[in-house]
Amino acid sequence: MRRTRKCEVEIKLRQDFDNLNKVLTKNGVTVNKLKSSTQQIRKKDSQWSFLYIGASVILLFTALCACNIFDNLIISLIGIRCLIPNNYFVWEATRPISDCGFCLNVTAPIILHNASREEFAPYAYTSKPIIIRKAFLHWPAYELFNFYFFKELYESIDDSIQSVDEECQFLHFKSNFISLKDVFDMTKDRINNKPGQNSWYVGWGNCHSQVLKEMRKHYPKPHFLPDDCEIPSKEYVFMGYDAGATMHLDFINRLMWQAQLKGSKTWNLLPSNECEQFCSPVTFKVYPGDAVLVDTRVWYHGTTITPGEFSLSIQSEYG
Ligand SMILES: O=C(O)CCC(=O)C(=O)O
Ligand SMILES: [Fe+2]
Repeated sequence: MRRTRKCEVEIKLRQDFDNLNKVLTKNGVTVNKLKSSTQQIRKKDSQWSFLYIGASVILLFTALCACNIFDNLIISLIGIRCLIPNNYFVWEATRPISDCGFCLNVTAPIILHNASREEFAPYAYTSKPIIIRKAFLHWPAYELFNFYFFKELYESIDDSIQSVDEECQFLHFKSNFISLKDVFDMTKDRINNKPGQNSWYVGWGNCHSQVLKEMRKHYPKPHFLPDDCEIPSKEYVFMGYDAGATMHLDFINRLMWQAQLKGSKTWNLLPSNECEQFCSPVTFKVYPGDAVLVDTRVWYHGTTITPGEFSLSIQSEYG
């Protein structure tokens, strides 16, 4: 009986690995190491095969978790959530090598001033960083959005905080939070970054339809984006103080736009290693009301918030 159960588990595990490998190959992720590790699973019972299985599960799981698009797949195949949704190490190991065209001769962002759709059109699909100054001053969200807007919104909609953890993404960067709930449960002094408090900076994706609907009541699709561009039904919020976002690449499908609504923030962009000898780092500062457009799939990016200021921004994709 025990033997039969063991065989069933083995068969199930092999099927899961086959499925996972198919998905990896289909999505162009070449992970030769994972492949050779996976082959080891097919070896007969031995202490080593358990080690290989363990290592492979961790590697595969980590690699798949690294891409948000696999989050739901992991849940449906293995029945558990990604513990490490943002494993930048694996992202780095599996990213395609760049031809450096995106950063050649770029030393500063292109700066536009509250550009119209027509003025923005020539730049709409470039990988060069762009700032559109004062693009969002007219948004009601510019006045309305703050820490308490989001706390009250999430606390008033059942399961919405949980949905960030389960279906979307929570980025704690250097802060000691595990979930968005920890952010909304902070003391008033910490929310306000009072002296002596641990400063914090977080970002999270909203995939909860009701939350998104409420948020979107306060801002339209950015007016400068091409009329026919696709927008996902997901928006990110980044907020907090001081350290900002740690340097990373995004594994997203499209270009991104960001609305800087509160505080000022410095963006630090770095070309990937293979482009270091041809391209330069780029640094720029954005202010409340500015739009930022960076191809965060090819530019490593990190942010720093101006000391003493609270930063809040909304970010999404277009393509
Ligand atoms: O706004 C930030 O601090 C980071 C934003 C970011 O990582 C992004 O837009 O991809
Ligand atoms: Fe990013």
